[in-house]
Amino acid sequence: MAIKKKSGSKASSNGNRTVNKAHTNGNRNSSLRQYEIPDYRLEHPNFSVHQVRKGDEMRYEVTGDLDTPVPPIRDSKYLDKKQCIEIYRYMLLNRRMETALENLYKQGKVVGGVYFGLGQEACSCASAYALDKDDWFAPMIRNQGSLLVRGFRASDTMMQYMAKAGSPTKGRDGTSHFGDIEKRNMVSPISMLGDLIPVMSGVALGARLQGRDVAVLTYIGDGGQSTGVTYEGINFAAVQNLGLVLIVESNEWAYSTPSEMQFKCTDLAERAIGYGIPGVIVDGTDACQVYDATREAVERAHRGEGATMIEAKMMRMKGHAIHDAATYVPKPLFDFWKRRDPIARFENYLVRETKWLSAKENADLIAEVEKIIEAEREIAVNSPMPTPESALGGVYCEDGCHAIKPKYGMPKVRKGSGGFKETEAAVHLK
Ligand SMILES: Cc1ncc(C[n+]2csc(CCOP(=O)(O)OP(=O)(O)O)c2C)c(N)n1
Ligand SMILES: [Mg+2]
Repeated sequence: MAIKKKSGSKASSNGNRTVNKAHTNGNRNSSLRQYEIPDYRLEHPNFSVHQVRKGDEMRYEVTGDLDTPVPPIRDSKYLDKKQCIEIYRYMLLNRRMETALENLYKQGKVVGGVYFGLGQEACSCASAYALDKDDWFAPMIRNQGSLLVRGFRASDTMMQYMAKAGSPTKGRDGTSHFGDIEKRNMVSPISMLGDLIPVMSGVALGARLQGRDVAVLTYIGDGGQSTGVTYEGINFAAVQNLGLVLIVESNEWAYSTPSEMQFKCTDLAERAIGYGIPGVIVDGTDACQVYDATREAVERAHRGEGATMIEAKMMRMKGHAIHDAATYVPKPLFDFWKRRDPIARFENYLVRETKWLSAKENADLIAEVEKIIEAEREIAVNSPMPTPESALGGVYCEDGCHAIKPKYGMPKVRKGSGGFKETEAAVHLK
């Protein structure tokens, strides 16, 4: 990311406006302002989706150049061989876990639906991998891979979908509404799209009050970013210089609505200009690009320089959830993105381009991942269903169940004089 370090840009929590020189042409008096949106991609797809009428039927068609060659993976500025292989392994785990979930669903073992991040594994895994242990994150439905990176087991997610007693919510939730604020610094997903953004901004503010600038990573879809709360949450992080790292999962669809019918700007990263924060575009199917942009945003956050928006361009390769066959998606669009499968591309990079993995090592790694997922599946299937009586627990507060202690120290606040100061509102009411 071509972000120039701002001089004296240490966070100020009073919301004082700072001019982000990286995003203007430096000449505030010019009648023409210029803003930079760094774009890490090595290709710039040129097609669009339109709604057309065929007889009585409305359907979508894609027009443009869909036969372009698949670009190479962009070498990471930061990742070494070991780290690349580790991310690749998480992506494999992510994919195999979701295949196992699909099979569990088809065997009638899942309570409710199943969500997939097919085609988005690089985005979920490489972004979570860019966090330090002390940073915070909040996944959305497509980020089951991020959970694996942050230390959850595949059986946790599987048991969750099967509402098993051994699941993180002990069978009380059928999808991914669980967090871990003690060990893994994970805030539970919130279904209301966008609501995680102010929550995560609040986590960053809370940490700052305790004397720490942490990065807080969360995700929002191309559809979800239209919500009002998205604006409020990003704006709050922006004016407070909070370390929000927002990944916009620009995956062409929101349910059955193509992105062409959701926003008029060319790229969602442009919206960062309006918030006054850096925006950057990456190819969401290239793990190295996702990692580099996220890592740079995380480091800005640690330096107290504020929020970053990263638009990851990719494709939701399945329907919204398992019930949705995505028949509304034009097939050529699937074909285009299938050739850009993030795992196949990374595998090619590691085995054929860098030769960091031999064919045998790659086959062994895949076999190891398959073995792990099979064992995790066994654990999940063998976990009992919760007892009826257990439904009574965990609803109301039990002794100490909500003891939320400051994580980094006592908030650094000035001690009051103890005296009562008449507020402006009280004066007004008189
Ligand atoms: C505020 C709000 N409105 C509507 C919904 C219903 N809803 C859930 S997911 C979804 C589509 C989301 O699309 P997008 O944000 O692009 O994410 P994707 O599914 O593509 O990952 C909708 C409309 C919701 N959960 N919250
Ligand atoms: Mg979407």
